[in-house]
Amino acid sequence: GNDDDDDSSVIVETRTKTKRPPLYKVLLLNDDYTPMEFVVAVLERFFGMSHAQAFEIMLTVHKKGVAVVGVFSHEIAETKVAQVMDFARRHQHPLQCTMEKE
Ligand code: NFA
Repeated sequence: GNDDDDDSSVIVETRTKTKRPPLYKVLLLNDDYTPMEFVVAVLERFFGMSHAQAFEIMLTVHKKGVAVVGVFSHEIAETKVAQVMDFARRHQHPLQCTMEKE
């Protein structure tokens, strides 16, 4: 008889795609006016850094122009950027914070 109607050996799908959501780098940009101690306070307040850590990263931004201050999900990164931008605006400092896909 006809034995070709058995598809039990045909692999239709092998792998379930479990792609991780993309991560985003939060960047802090240097400028000529924002006080160093304000930047240190921002890094302590919004990124949970110790004073020593915060000072180190602040100096990196000051010398190199930009530094990654954290890596987060899209939603958390957006919140961090908004918090920093709002805090800087309220204190009338031109500090800029942005995010980019890793
Ligand atoms: N460049 C600023 C200053 O000399 C300090 C600063 C550091 C600003 C990091 C922004 C980011 N006062």
